[in-house]
Amino acid sequence: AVEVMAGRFRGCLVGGLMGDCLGAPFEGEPRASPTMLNTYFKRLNDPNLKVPYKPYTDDTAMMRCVALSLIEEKGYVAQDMAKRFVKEFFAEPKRGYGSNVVDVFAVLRATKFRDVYSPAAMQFNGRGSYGNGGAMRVAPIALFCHASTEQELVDTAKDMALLTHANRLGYNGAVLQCLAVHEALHTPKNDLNCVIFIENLIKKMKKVEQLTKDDIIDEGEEPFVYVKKLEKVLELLERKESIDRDQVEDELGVNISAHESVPTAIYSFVRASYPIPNIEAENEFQRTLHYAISLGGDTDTIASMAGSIAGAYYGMEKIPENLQRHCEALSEAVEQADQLNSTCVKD
Ligand code: 8NA
Ligand code: MG
Ligand code: MG
Ligand code: MG
Repeated sequence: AVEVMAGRFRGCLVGGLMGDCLGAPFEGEPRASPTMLNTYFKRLNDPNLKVPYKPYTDDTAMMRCVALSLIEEKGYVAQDMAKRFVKEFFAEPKRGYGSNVVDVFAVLRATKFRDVYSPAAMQFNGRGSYGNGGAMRVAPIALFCHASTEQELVDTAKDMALLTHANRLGYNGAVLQCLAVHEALHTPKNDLNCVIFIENLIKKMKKVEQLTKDDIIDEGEEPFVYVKKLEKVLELLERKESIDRDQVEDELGVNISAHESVPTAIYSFVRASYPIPNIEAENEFQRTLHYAISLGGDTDTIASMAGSIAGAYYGMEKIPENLQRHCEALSEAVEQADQLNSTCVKD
């Protein structure tokens, strides 16, 4: 299975990198029109175009830490991962990190990593962050645990997210993104059924969002936020009329909250598996990034998460090379994918 999976592992990490690098110029900007993005992608696909590479942002900076820690430690080791996040942040603090997560890094360093989970637990007056920072970096866990049990996958994604995101929406968003990459990795090629893909995630999230005694939840707060969002995705897929970008923004969200971006990334992947009006892209992987970016808001993160899922399904072979070459640290993503493939739990 090592052979068979290699292209998908590469596709996943390269796909995540590409969504980040190619989506970052549009993050928080007024939404780019589909025609403008047609020109953007056409230009980048021109084999003669030589431009400086597009830098990656915090999404990839942290994903690289997750991948390298899993590779070096041959498993999830909380202290090692936390140390890598902190070292990376202080080496290159200007990668566009969320405005609150940087406090976690500072406290981790100041307290010498004594209790790696407690600085995150103190964020937002003890409620923890629900930003999408746990989800945006989780893909390597899905690769590493590709042959593990579902419970192991869920627990590892959650623990890794808890290093910075202690709010239930924050870590459950990471769990959902991890499950989505995992589902894509295991969906036979040319056999994607959008409805079944989402239904499988709903089944799994119903278990994940079941309340446990450790969960902090406000009175009257909806406990099955992700299940509800995924049901919305099914509704959007089933609507006959075409869905405009305002509807996606209103019904799923396009911002830095995990619950307003992870379901949107998953929707982008399934929706882009067949043609979309006004998007000129024959290639489904490219269409996924194009669509995710066109939704606006947190474009680098939504495109990166959608790109990891799409890359895990379509594989490296389907990712246009002319687009790949514009991304910083491309060869490192490939190398890490190969190392994860040879280190990961045996299947
Ligand atoms: P984070 O933990 O700092 O969360 C991001 C933001 O979410 C916070 O700064 C708050 O505004 C808000 N937030 C999270 N939890 C709560 C809460 N409990 N109560 C109130 N507000 C809350 O960082 P992160 O790692 O989750 O952030 C990831 C995002 O930041 C990614 O999009 C990444 O690319 C980066 N980023 C985003 C933007 C943007 O404007 N879209 C800009 C720069 C950087
Ligand atoms: Mg970013
Ligand atoms: Mg395992
Ligand atoms: Mg972002």
